[in-house]
This record gives sequence, C-alpha cells and structure tokens, in this order.
Amino acid sequence: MTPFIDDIYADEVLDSRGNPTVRATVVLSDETKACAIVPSGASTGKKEALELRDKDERYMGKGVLKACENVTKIADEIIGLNPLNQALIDKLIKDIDGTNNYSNLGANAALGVSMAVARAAAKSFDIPLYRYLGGANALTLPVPMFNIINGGSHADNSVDFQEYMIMPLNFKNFGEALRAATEVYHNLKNILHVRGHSVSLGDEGGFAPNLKDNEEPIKIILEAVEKAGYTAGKDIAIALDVASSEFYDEKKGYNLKGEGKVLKSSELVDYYVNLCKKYPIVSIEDGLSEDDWDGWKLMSEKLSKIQLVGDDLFVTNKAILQQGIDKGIANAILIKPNQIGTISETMQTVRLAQRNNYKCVMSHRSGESEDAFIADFAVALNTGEIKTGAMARGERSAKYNRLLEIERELEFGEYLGENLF
Ligand code: 2PG
Ligand code: MG
Repeated sequence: MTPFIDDIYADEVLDSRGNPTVRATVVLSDETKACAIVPSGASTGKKEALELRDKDERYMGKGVLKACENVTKIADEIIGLNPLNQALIDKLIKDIDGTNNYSNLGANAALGVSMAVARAAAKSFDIPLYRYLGGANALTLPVPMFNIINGGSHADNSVDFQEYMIMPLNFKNFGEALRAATEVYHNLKNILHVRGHSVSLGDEGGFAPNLKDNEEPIKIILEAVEKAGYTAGKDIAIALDVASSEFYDEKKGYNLKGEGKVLKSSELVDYYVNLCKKYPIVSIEDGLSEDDWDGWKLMSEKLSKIQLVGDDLFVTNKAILQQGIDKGIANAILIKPNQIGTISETMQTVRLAQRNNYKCVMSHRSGESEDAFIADFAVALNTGEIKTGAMARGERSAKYNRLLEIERELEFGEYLGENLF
C-alpha cells in the first residue's frame, strides 16, 4: 500500500555562511522520514522567488521562523496525500501561496517541503533520489564547474568577476575529472602562496586573492593547470560567472572597480571576445546584466560559439526563459530550484530549455548546506553540467562526494566530458 504524508514540520537551522535557513521534514505513514535544507543566494536576480526573512531583531533580521511557520500552513493542505503526487503537491503549494513569486509563504518554505516530499517518496521505495526523480533515464554524470577563484560579492577582494571556474573535459569519468580538477586547485594554492597572495577562501570555497585585474585570475589558473600536468583547453577549460548585474548601472554602464573602468555593454562584449580569443573559455554566465537585454542580444550574436548562461537573467523561470528563446538570447540556463520555488516548476524549466537546445547547468547557491539534493537532481534530469563551488568546504564537497557515490552505483552512467560542447 502506498504510504501517505503523515506529518510535516520545519526548523530554523544554519547555512554555510552562518545564516538561518529552513530545514523541512516530511514523515510518511510508513514511518519514512526525510529532511531537506534550502540554500540561499547573495547575488540574487531581481525576479527570483521571494526568500522570506523575519526582519526582526533575531539574527540581524535574517531569521526564518515565519517561513518555518508557513510550512505548517502547507502541512494543513497536504497531509494525507500520496507523496508520489509531486506535481499535484507542488501545485497545491503554489495555490496556497497564491502569488507568482511565493511572496506569501516564502520560496524557502515552499522549496523545503517540495524537496522533502520527493526525498521521502524515494526513501519509502528504497530507491536513490536520482532514480526516483529521473527513472531509468537518469544516466548522465554532470561535468562540474569548479569555482576556484572567488570575487565580486562572494569575496572581500579586488576582483570584479564573481567566479573563475574550471571544467574538466578530457576525462573518462566523473571521479577522474574530480581528481584532476582538485590537483589544479592545490597547485593554484601553492602558486598563490609562493607569490605572497592570500589563500583565504571565499564563500564558495575558492581562493579570494587581491589581483591586479579581472584577467589575472585566468592566467594564474592556467599556470596551475599546466603545473598539475594537464593541457589547458584540451583537458581543462575555463568558465566564468561574471555576475555583472552586481556592477551594472543602467545610466552609467558596467563599473569594473578593480580596473578603474566603466564600460558600455558593447565594450564589455568586446572585452569578452578578446578574452575568449586569448584563453580557453567555454562558458560565460551573466556576462551582462539582467536589465540589459539589448546587450545580451549583441553578446549572443558575437559569442555564439561560447556557452552563454543566463542566471540572474532567467532566474529558473520558464516564462522568462521563453522570452529569451523567442529573442535568441543566451544558449544556456542556470538551474537553481530556490529561484523558482518547487521541484516540479524547476523540472518544467529544464524541459523547456532542453526542448529548445538550451544547455542546463544545475546549480548550488553561495549559501549552502550539507544537503546534496542538487547532485541527484542533476543526474536525474541529465543536465550534463553542475556548478557547486570549489572542492573545499563541506557544503561543496558534499555534492561532489554524492556524485562519486552515484557514479559507483550507475554502472552504465555516462560522463560527457568534451562531448558536452
Ligand atoms: C551564482 C550563485 C552561485 P548566489 O551567481 O551563480 O554560484 O551565487 O547564490 O550568490 O546567487
Ligand atoms: Mg550566477
């Protein structure tokens, strides 16, 4: 007999930045119990679903007791339902909220329950989460984007671009890719140390040195790649998350403080064209602001061979993605479940992207936890790519370690590597 949802509750716990977040728990009638912890962003897109914060004296306003309380409102409606009805449950959560961006319940309340329901269903069947969510078709181990130099609003340094990432391409499986990238990470640490740079870590576990401009991190990373014994461009490529909405002003343009320059969008596009000529860059995320769609159009034309990922631009929202598809903007989307609110809505966005040949990159947030849901989710949806920070810090390695476990289980799993592009 299929079990039903017997109890749901939520607790305020901490994320990797020491800020409160929601942990939702779902208990089924067969006594299966599953929890899920919601992540939290720092460089958030304006159109993301609302993250409800208490804004009172506790935790400098960042408490989430109201969101936890709202989980009770969701519980009232979905206790008694079959946990296999993920889509129905997610629709009910949306209806209870009644807005299009979860401004009543908070997306942190909504997503916590949505994730915990899926995990409880999988656990009750005694199958792994990726298998439950993706069925027999869950086969692709994602190529990771390891964020090894952090800047922008994730670090207290002079680098304007938020993330300098490496993508291991020429490797036969995920485990080998992880090993190679980690060797690069340790070589990078040595190089930075020898040159007198700080090796303290940013929010996502990458190094956060003060460097002379936004190009120098790429040069140092490429040195580390060679030092580790790999060929840049062939074995390991570069991906950037510029997170440019953070330094964009509609009147003035793009303010590269670290370089003392303010660029128009066409100038910033030329800057990228030049970078892509000089270095093995395969992917650029949020190269232009979420408010600069004309600039995005130009960038999409000029850099059509590069993977152009919309994060703040699309906020995992299928309606906004559809506008991008219609206008020929970007060719890939970052997938962050808490930008949109539930597992089912996230899956709909992925399906829309995949039907239109937009690549999908499953993604963590800068504020994370030990919850590795996105590792399973990436395999389930065959996104082919995942971005979940550096290989250091437990909340990041949790995802990579989970992918190692999945790789072991999936005898016929496939690591796309260089075939990704
Ligand atoms: C991003 C993310 C994750 P945040 O911009 O892609 O790396 O950062 O969670 O702060 O939005
Ligand atoms: Mg981003």
